[in-house]
Amino acid sequence: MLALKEKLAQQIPGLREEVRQLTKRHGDAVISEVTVAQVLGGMRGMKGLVCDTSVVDPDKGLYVRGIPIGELAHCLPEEIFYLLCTGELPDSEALASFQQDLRKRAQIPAYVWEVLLAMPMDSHPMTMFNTAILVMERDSVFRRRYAQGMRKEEFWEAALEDSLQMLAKLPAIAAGIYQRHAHKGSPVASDPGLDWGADYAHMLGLPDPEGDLARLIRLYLTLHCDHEGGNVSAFTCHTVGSALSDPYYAVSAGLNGLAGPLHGLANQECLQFVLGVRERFDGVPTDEQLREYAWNALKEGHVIPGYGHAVLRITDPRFTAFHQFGEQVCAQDEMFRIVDRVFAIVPEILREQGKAKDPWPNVDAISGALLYHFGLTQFDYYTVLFGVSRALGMCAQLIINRALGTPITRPKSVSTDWIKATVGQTRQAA
Ligand code: NMX
Ligand code: MLT
Repeated sequence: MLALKEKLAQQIPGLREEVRQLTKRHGDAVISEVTVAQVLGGMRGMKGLVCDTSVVDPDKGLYVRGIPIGELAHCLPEEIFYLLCTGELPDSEALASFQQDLRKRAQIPAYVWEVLLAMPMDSHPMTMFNTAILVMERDSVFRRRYAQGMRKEEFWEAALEDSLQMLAKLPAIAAGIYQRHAHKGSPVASDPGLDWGADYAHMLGLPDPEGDLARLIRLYLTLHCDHEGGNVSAFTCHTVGSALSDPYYAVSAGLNGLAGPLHGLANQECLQFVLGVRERFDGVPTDEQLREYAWNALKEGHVIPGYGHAVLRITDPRFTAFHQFGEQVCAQDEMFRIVDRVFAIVPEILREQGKAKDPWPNVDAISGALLYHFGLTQFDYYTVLFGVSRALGMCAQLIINRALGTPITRPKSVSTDWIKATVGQTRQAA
């Protein structure tokens, strides 16, 4: 099987032709209508973006290149990146060549550590992570080659080069941030004999006698890889990249969106919720106690973190994959058992309250409890792990968009007065 770059080079002419033909033959076909409620409601359900790396089916969950995420749970994140970019899982030769390529690029420039060390100790780990990515922009091949007059057909190669340079370094940067944030001291040296996910686990420096933490980190990086194109981080990254800002700018921007409590920070908030339950009831509560606790949270105007979704209308299959892992590895852990009880109680409460369109757990409802079990107790670090993984999807989407020459994102906005006048005219005509 071809190595990643050669495989992309083989596929891209056909993909460009497909888009050219679609625009030529069907450019004026209507595929979506837009209502006032959608415009005022965060564009929910509005079809206005193309994303070929993955699709989220409201009733089935995430499909990466047509494969349900549950069927990919055993894959290495490196395999997932190859799949996201090309639509095919690599064979062992293509995987080995990709892993070797990442290893060659893994050395962190000294200035990244200097910048991180200069940041206040109490900076949020996501701020540190995004800053580290942004300072590496100085080395962007895309920006340098663009300034030299790079041809449009070559944009994807420069986007791939920047993406690989960035992805190769993320585990060491993220683990270094963990060491600093957890006051453990200097970064742990990488072990070049390990795969991308296991090396990240190794550099976190936590005890892992059975290798279960390495398995969890790999699973974590695989499950969070991508969630189609319209979620806050992917859409932000897409928009910034569409201005031909290079991948360092675009991914860093996307991750700033991931840092929000309604998006990737929900995993931190969720663990906080579970810890709150444990503290309040000095362990695993009864169902009745939990019911009262959750109702109180809702009455105080809080959301139940880890529950609900903008697209999904079922239990997130990523939650299910983590749940299966937890049952195998730490079924008796107190935090896992609380997560389990919350899963049994909260959906019925959210249904009874009647506001959330999706009362079921998303991926964030469980990931933190598993990390906590392995001693990763600094929960404000969790979104960084999410970010390392989500960078895979964001980079894959950027590479494909630069290959297809996707134009700058620029939807039309309208004023409230325009909506009122237009709705008035439509109603009068009816
Ligand atoms: N707890 C309480 N209320 C909720 C919840 C929840 N978990 N989820 C939705 N609602 C409310 C929501 O706040 C809104 O209330 P109001 O009309 O007063 O503004 C109402 O239900 C309708 O919201 P939906 O249309 O169901 O959800 P929307 O698509 O706007 O938002 C989320 C989706 C995910 C932002 C929302 O469900 C939420 O805030 N969940 C908790 C945070 C979370 O878990 N985020 C993680 C998302 C996954 N990720 O990994 O990024
Ligand atoms: C994600 O993984 O990005 C989240 O589930 C949020 C989303 O898809 O809107």
